[in-house]
Amino acid sequence: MSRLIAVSNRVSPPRDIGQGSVGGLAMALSAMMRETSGVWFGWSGRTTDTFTGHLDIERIGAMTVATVDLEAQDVEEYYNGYANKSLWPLFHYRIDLTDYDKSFDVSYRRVNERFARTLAPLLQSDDVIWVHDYHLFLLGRELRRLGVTNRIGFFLHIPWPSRQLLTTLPRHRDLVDALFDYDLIGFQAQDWMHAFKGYVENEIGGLIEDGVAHGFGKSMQVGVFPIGIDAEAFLQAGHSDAALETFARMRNSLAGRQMILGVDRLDYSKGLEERFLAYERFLSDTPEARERVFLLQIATPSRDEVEAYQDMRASLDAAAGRINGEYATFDWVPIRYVNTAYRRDELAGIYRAARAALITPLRDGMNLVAKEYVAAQDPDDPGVLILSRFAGAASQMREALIVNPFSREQTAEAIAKALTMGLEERKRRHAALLEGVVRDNVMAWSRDFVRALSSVTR
Ligand code: ADQ
Repeated sequence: MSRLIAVSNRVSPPRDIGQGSVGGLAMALSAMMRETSGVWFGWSGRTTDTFTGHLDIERIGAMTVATVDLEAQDVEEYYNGYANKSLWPLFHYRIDLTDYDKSFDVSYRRVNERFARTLAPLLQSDDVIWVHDYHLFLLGRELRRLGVTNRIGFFLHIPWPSRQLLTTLPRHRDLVDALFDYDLIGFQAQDWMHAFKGYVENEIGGLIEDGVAHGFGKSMQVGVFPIGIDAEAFLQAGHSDAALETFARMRNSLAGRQMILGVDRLDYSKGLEERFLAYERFLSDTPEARERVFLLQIATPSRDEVEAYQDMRASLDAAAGRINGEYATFDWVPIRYVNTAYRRDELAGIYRAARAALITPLRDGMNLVAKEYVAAQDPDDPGVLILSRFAGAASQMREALIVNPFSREQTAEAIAKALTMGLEERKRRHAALLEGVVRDNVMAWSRDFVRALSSVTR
């Protein structure tokens, strides 16, 4: 069997996962790599004065982890810059927050090329290479330039923007041209693949038909591969001592109230402020619910170096403070707003204690929290998932209460519906959701992608 080489910007070995580290990609890859004897290559997270290309190689179980240090300037311009100030906002439909700077672009190209040069000597002729996410759009092309003829696939964990948005990116054509050097591109949801098709067919006169994209004189396979969670591990975590303890503690602190829960990386794509405002609307429309419900929002800081994240944090603090100031009584606070990262097992206990989860991103490739919430529920008394229609997960999780997060009214109505939903309906919806979460788990996702990539003929 061919060896699998996974490449992502950051590498998070399984031992670091579950200890309060945050991020969907890390969760998924670590679960997937635990099961393979492959290699996981990426940035170490450390910086060096001058790039050397020196590889730090470590064996963890059957897998090999290979990391490389980057220059501080690379981290500033490629990672904080092009990846997180240009591509991330643009691909989440936020051109108002998108910053295009020539130096970011130059550095992005340099780092993709450095990754390729460092990785190439590790490769064996029948290795299958799987590149992850928007930090590494150009890696396939750089590897081809070095003469690598292996199968190389790419998976985009985030949405693909509409053509009208993507064309605001300087050198957008070149970026898409580089993608055509992969053998297979995977998207999280049909919507994102559709947006890609719109670009290929209307911007460059290419064609996507029967799972094959033609453009720039090249062809590659395209497909939808919705990512899942490690459902088995999550179900187990839910029965651990820590989960049961956290659940009991949560239950005590409810004091008979119903808890609505949000868990997110602190990111403007997650729609946290809109969520607070929708909850405020619910409190204002439903006076009888006041003091009988609260919202626990767990939002762990990420990308602190980027200004847009600092601004968002300040405005969220202000919104939570204002709403609490307006509605709190001496023994009730309507929003508990927490910036802590929790361990997997603790999180499982918290999910289980929540009567509803409010997962309302404005745009999200998939959203794994929605799946984790479902996996953590007690099947005999499950909570209700309220899910944004703009999360990739919405196309799979049809039995959730699907909302438009831009409509406070609609979201407020869904909260009211979730909190009053009868046991039978909750059980019915949950059983259907759980079946999908268990079936379409992270292993199925990686198996399907690797199978599709391995069957590409070159
Ligand atoms: P993210 O934007 O990071 O992922 P998501 O899919 O929800 O979003 O994953 C977040 C992960 O971090 C979850 O596993 C969650 O448990 C964990 N997490 C969040 N807050 C936490 C906290 N306070 N403590 C501990 N853990 C916490 C990106 C894309 C998504 C896509 C994934 C995977 O943006 O759309 O689903 O990659 O492809």
